[in-house]
Amino acid sequence: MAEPVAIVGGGAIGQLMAGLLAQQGIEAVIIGRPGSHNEVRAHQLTTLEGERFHHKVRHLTPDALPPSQALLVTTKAYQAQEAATPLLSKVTGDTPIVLLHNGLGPQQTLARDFPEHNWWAGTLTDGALRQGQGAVKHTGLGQRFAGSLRHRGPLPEALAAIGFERDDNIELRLWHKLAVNALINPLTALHRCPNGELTQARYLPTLTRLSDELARVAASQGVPMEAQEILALGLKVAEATAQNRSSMLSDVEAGRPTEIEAISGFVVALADDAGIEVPTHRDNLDRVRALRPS
Ligand code: KPL
Repeated sequence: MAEPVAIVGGGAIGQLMAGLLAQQGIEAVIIGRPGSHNEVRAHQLTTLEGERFHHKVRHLTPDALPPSQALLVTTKAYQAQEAATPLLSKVTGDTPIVLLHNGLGPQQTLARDFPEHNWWAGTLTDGALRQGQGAVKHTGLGQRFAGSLRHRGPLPEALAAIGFERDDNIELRLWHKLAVNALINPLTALHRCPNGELTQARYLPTLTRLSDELARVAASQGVPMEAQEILALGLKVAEATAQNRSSMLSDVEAGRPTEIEAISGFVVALADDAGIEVPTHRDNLDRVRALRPS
């Protein structure tokens, strides 16, 4: 029997991945936190067409990770390193490990610190909503891309089976996603507004400053992203996801930590190293940090 795909992080995206894999006849196991239980749970994926797909998922502790054809890390950015590192001794150097979180930083750190592993990074724009224990609703069909950070091997079969495309310039795609997140997420969290509100004229000066500052930081890293392109991308996504509450706003509202460090924090850290002024990103970083639950 084929090895399962192990998913670390049982949030909406992790559950969506498990459901999509199960629909393709590929077993997904969800790896919980240390101290969780090994058990089989009933899951339900509500498809884009509104059909309910029922399947069973083995939930396993990190110690019980079985030989797997791939490891998908679908945690938040700030959990990725802590979640992935203890599993490394249990996977072979060939096993693709695919990091799917927002922001940048952990991908580079993990690939640098554990060069013997087969690191991949990916990004997807699907909408998914958790609907209670084991139930997830697929709310928007997105694009799914993954690229190798190290070994440049073929796209893992399981990813291809659920609609991922290989992107040999995944870093640039991750920078584009970072740009979208750096423009939309902090402002929606600070102003407690849906994404679409940022298309109002009063936000334009701030979005323009964020784009200019980010373009300078990107250029310092050899990443070709013009300020105009960043602004246009941010506005396009804000419009396309107008009704959405960004993940950062949802995190703030739920009293959870946010991904601000992997988004604005990443931009500010690179800017500091390169001696570039990024007052607008720094302001977002400071103000979102201040929203942290005490
Ligand atoms: O990725 C997102 C997020 O909320 O984290 C966007 C694209 C902004 C959609 O809400």
